[in-house]
Amino acid sequence: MHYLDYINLDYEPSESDVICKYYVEPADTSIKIAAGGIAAESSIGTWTKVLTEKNYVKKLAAKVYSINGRKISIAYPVEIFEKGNMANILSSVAGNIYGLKLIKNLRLLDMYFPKELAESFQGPNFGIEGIRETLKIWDRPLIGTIIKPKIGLNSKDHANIAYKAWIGGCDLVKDDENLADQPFNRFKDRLTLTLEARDKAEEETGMIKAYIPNISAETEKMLERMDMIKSQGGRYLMIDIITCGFSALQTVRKHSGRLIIHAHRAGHAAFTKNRKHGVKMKVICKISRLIGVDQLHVGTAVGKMSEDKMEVLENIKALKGKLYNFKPVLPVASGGLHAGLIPPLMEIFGKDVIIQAGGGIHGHKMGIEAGAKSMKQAVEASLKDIPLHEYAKTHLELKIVLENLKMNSWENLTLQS
Ligand code: RUB
Ligand code: CA
Repeated sequence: MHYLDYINLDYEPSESDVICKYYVEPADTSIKIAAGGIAAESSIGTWTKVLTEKNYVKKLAAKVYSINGRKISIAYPVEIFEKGNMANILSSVAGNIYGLKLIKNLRLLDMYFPKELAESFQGPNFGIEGIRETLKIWDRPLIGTIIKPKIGLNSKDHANIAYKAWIGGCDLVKDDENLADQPFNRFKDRLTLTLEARDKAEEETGMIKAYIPNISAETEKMLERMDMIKSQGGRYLMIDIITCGFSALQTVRKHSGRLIIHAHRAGHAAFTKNRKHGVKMKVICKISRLIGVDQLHVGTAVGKMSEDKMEVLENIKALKGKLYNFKPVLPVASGGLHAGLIPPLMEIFGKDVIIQAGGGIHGHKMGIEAGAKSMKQAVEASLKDIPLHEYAKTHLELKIVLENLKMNSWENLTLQS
């Protein structure tokens, strides 16, 4: 078959097809040839007709069934994919095609997984309800922090900072994406000390607190770290899903048992940020949900990372919208957040969100506890629909945040409303 043989604009996709929608910019060729090339090279074809092409193989060809300007839709017969193998699926639909000379830019905009393929993945074990049930918090966003400085602290200081954040009002404390098992802060010591600090904070506050240790590493090491967390009474694990890879994530999900999976997406912007090329974050949301993360970073629209409100809303929909019987995943808003940004953030996310602040808590002038308190106060004010400057009159920690913003000492972070 030649590239143009993969175009069939009369084809009506069946329920069992995998559908991919792409944005395509051809390089010195027509959109039809570029689209045919994408369908061919992501299914059974190559640059020329081959003599080994049997009739039973031709039936497995992908079909370009819609071309609308630079947007194309391709249907793939589900049989070409191995069930329960995300790497295999992506090697086809997000693989070699990006390297084709006849394509200048290519972006995977959306993906539809038919039931039988979707259900070959495990899906979230906890999801939003399970997380809320574990933490016994039903009626408000969860407040989290990332220990800062992100790397360099020793295990004892790490645990102390976590303790203060919990006492101040954080529900969750997590490691940062590049903290693993470095000599200055060994995973084992950090886990033990921070879980001890968690127990102490729980006893003192009467609230359930959770520590989210980053297990990201070579796969067998991750399994060992998961075992350590389980044996020491942890409730969570964190994994860098992009840098560790989806196969590693599948392995972690298979063995996660009663641990909630926090998914950090460090590295995603290498292929999600350029609006003409790569893969949309919403596709990463769908893939991660199928594999089975419980909570995932989706951007903030109001903080330091680049995604706008539309993209964030699309990501949230991919995590929470109806997807067969898959549980909804809890969105994590993180990156440049502080108490002053909570009202516009909650307008976008509603109550089902983890509001996570590193610098916004550990940079508070009065200290870590005060930073955590300011976050809690801003959430309370938003839930009660009271403007922050009003609430700040009787809440010092919040007042300090707002004053600092006014004085522009957190220069990059503007108050949005
Ligand atoms: C935020 C932080 C997270 C970023 C990642 O720290 O450490 O890793 O949220 O980005 P701070 P994203 O609160 O100090 O800015 O959430 O967009 O993946
Ligand atoms: Ca980080």
